Amino acid sequence: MKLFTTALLFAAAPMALGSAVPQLERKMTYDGYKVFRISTHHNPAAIKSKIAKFAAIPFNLDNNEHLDVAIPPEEVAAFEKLGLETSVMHQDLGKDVAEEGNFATYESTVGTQAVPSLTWFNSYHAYADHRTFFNDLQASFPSNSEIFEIGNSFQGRPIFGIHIWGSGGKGSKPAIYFHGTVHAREWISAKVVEYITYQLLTQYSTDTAIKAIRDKYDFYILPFVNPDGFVYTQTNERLWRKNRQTRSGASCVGTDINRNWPYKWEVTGGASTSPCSETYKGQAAGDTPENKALVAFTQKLKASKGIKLYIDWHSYGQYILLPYGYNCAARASNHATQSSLASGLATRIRQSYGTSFTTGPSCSTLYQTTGSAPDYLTDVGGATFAWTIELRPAGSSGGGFVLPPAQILPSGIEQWEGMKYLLANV
Ligand code: 0X9
Ligand code: ZN
Repeated sequence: MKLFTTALLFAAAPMALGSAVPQLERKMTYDGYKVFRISTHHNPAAIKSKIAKFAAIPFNLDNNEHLDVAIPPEEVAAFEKLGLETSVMHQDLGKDVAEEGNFATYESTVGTQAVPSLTWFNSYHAYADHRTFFNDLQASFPSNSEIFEIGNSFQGRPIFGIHIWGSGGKGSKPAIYFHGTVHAREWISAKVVEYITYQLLTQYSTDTAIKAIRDKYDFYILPFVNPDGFVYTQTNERLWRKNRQTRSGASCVGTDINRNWPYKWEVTGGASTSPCSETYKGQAAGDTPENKALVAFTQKLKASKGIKLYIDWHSYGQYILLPYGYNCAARASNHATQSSLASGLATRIRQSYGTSFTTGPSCSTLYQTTGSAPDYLTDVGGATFAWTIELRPAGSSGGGFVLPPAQILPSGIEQWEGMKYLLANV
């Protein structure tokens, strides 16, 4: 059954590249939008000026090699006439968004103590169902897990997580700490985090390696740190990225939660001071309700048993990114260990389906980011390892943020295999 009907058929006014995301009253369908990866050959400015006249929706921020853009149907022919070097990421974005929006109905297991079915991973779901899924999963393992809330989003939604522990008892071990859906449109991140949570809980009693991992760490897993943004991608605009915070004097909505952490926030070059930008950093360090709640919770973990490993789950591009984001020359004090673990992780991920992940320090591998979570977690939160994982696809012909539902399970499986290696070796 479809929870979101595709009958809401009014597309937004197109926006120019890099300009404000328009406020929409109805759901945007992207019918007939064609998504291209344009080779930039290290000269993105030249390509950007060539396509400035189009109402292109930009996807990626790392434009050194390529620029991924959605072109509206009425402009596709003129765009193709430019003769740029391109590959097609979505022939018809609207068709792929509709397929992805064909959510299965979730049957709650409440009151039964039964573990939710793995069919959960056959499709994407509505936000409310995600919350129910976590409640149901937790209820199946009541003595080793609990649902917690760390505060509210701008629009007042609780930011929830699940805490999982082993034989040492609740809160007795260093933290493994995961964030999902920081960026609203990166839907696969919640699904992968859910798959890992599911396996951690269900394999404890049967798999000695999982038992050893669970008995060594406390897990704090927050699948939706940007719930307002995620809900907005399901009701209005599938490609929304930021939170939904309004600010006086600004007509544009949203701050990038991954540019607002109060560490190296003031450094220039890795974020925008314009409220209309996709990487808007906010007015002051840590001034979004989401970042305030996340900072307070992170401090709590630090003060308790400390943080062993933090992973910020994003998409897309297939990267394992190490510190730092704010400076391309800076390296973590344990960088050599980080590098070899990241390579081991990539190797293990590849073993399931041959999926390749690129590893390296965030700034020098991808681009500069200031006020981002892993830098805060490393230098302020005291995490031994604080990484960003950019999930499938790699891009090119594999799509972008709209990953086919058939790839949810393989994405979860390959990351779970990787986590088993990483958690046994950190
Ligand atoms: O730009 C971002 O916030 C992340 N990429 S995304 O396409 N998902 O938006 C990359 C963040 C990497 N930053 C650090 N690890 N410091
Ligand atoms: Zn992201």
